[in-house]
Amino acid sequence: MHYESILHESAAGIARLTLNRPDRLNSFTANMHEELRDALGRVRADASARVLLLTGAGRGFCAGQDLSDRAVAPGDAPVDLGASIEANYRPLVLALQSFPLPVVCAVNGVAAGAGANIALACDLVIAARSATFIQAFCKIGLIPDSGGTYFLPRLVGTARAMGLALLGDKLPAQTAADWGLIWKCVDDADLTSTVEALLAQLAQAPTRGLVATRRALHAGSAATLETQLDFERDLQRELGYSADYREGVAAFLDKRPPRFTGK
Ligand code: T3D
Repeated sequence: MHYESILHESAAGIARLTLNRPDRLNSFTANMHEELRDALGRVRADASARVLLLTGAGRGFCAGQDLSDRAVAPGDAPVDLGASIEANYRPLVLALQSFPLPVVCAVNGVAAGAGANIALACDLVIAARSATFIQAFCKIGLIPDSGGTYFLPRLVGTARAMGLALLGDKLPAQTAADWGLIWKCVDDADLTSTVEALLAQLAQAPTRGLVATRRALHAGSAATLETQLDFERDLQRELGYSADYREGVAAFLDKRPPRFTGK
């Protein structure tokens, strides 16, 4: 498939997807969603991929839905937003949250509307200091979608979630990091080197263990302690049979760096 709205590169165990409509701040169109679905499927099927990066081209990360696709001419029927969410945004959030590789999001600039919440669906979010997060939905009469009403209160608490969602103010990346909305904020000049170092680390990591860790952390937010302890036991049992666990223990005992294969 030839991509018009995204870029897909893969090398050295690192798969990179770049939202690539910079003149529209990489806002989502149906075509971009289709291309993302295709590319995520390719990364999933690529046995050499060990980590996924999602980022944006140009000065923005993503400004959410392309609103020029939402203008309604007098007399025309409005777009069914529920159908759009069902077909595009819901599957994208679920795909990222259950992706078989760790997912890093490099927020290179403004992340607004669904663009902000798609970033929050990734495992590790690193933002440039000049980036902002905007729950822009309230400015156009919508609710935070793409998991916004799920992620926000869990990450920053109800009071801050409410303020962000009802006011739609620009949240600077540093405050997002201070509040625990994202993993890290770095100077703009350091974004690339910080993200590259992280990707290199994750591309050598025990992939199955990391993905199971994400599953356990997500499950924990809705579980009782007993259920969670059971889940941890089951995941640990599975991982205890993995090649990477065997290698990790052997490397520790041999006093050498491990050579993980992601298996
Ligand atoms: O519809 C469904 O399927 C349901 C799902 C909805 C999910 C959603 O995401 S709804 C929320 C949609 N997004 C927004 O409401 C954000 C709209 N954008 C903005 O508020 C601002 O652009 C930003 C705060 C993000 C950035 O502001 P600024 O001043 O840095 O840039 P700008 O000048 O506004 O934007 C630059 C260009 O990108 C500009 O085009 P121009 O004037 O140079 O030709 C602007 O129109 C365009 N642009 C930015 N965001 C969008 C967009 N064009 C279409 N759709 C956008 N969302």
